[in-house]
This record gives sequence, C-alpha cells and structure tokens, in this order.
Amino acid sequence: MKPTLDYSLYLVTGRDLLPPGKDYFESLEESILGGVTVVQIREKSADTGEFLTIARQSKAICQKHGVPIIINDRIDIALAIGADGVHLGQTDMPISIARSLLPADTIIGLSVNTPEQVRKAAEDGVDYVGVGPVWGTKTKNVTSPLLGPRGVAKMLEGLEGTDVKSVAIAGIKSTNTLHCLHGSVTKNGRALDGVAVVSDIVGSTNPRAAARKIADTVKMFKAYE
Ligand code: TZP
Ligand code: MG
Repeated sequence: MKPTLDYSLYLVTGRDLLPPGKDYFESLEESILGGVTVVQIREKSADTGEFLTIARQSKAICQKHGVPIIINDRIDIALAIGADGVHLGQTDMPISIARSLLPADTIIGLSVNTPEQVRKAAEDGVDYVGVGPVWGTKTKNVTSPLLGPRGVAKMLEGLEGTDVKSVAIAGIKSTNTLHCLHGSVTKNGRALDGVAVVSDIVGSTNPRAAARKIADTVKMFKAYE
C-alpha cells in the first residue's frame, strides 16, 4: 500500500547553503523538529559514494522522527537505502520506467513547469508534482518563466479530478508562503498540498525556527481552506 504523505512542508536539502560551521545533519534534524513533513535529499555535486553515505545517514534521522525521505534524481540510491520516494525532472528517467524499477509503494514526484507537463504527469501516474518556479531564486539556475501564484493556479487546474498531490517551489519563504498558497487556489478550489523550500530553512542559523514559521503558516492556511 502506498503511504499517504503530508506534503505541507517539503524540505529540499542544499549543503552549499548551510551557514558557516553549521552541520548538515544537525540542520536537517532541527528543521524536522521545526515541522518539516517530508525531506528530499538533493545532491548535485556529490559522487555516488558520498551521496549514498549522506542519504543513509539522513534516512536514519528522518526515520527517527517518522518523516519520509525522497531522493532527487537517483533511482539507484533510492533503492539502495530503501527511500520512500524519488523526485525526477523532465529530462530524467521516464516515469513508466522509474515505476517498473522501484517497489510498488514508492512515491514518485516530478518537476513541472508548464500546464502540458502537469497533464502528462497526471496521465503517467506520478504521485505528486513540484510546480515551479514560483518566484526567483538564487538556489538553482531556473530557465523557465516565473509562474507567480496565479501561474501556479493555472497548473493546478490540470490536476482537478485527479489525486495527484502538489507542492510549489522556488523563492518560497516564511514571508510569502501565505501569498503562494492563497494566490494559487483554482476557481474550483483546488489548492497546493504544501510548499517546497531550500534556502529559507537550510540557510538559517536556526532552521528549527525557520521551519516552524512556514509550517505554522501552512497549518493556518489548511485550517481555513
Ligand atoms: N527546483 C526548482 S527551484 C529549486 C529547485 C530545487 C530551488 C529552490 O530553492 P529556494 O532556496 O527555496 O528558492
Ligand atoms: Mg532531476
């Protein structure tokens, strides 16, 4: 049986963004204690051995707190550590092949930047989509146009009538989370399931407090949704 994930506060890791002297694993655990509900391990420059070590240790921390762990890009690493899911991009392994390689209960997420990609993702049976870029970000070199909350709403229309979950990504901070969530609700009331955040949490000297602010905002939004 596929687990039901709480996508409210989806942390994507970014080791390069840690404040000087801040330990990666300590930051990860603090952010979970602050209210992160799902963790994606994203390692763009680690070699396989390093990625594996980080993923294993991160999984132990996530497991200790009952938070699911998703691996960016690497199906082999996800399999090796028994991750809860993988997150793929548009130029990664096709969803059907990823599905055939992974255990049936594995969550598969996909990054989407256009309404067409949303529809295709739903057809391909992904579990969730990462919709972006909402706003500008220094964390990743984004090339597709910024969507803003209204652009995110257009994308979410493509999920109406499906049970595909969604998180928005890029430039999301405690100060604009409510704007992102509120501004992206479709005319039919379809809303994001959560927000994905890197720098506002990972770059903080107090990731627990940073995560708490965003988690509280998402909770508040869901309470009134
Ligand atoms: N994918 C699209 S934008 C992005 C990723 C991984 C980075 C978002 O980072 P931040 O710091 O939350 O803007
Ligand atoms: Mg990718």
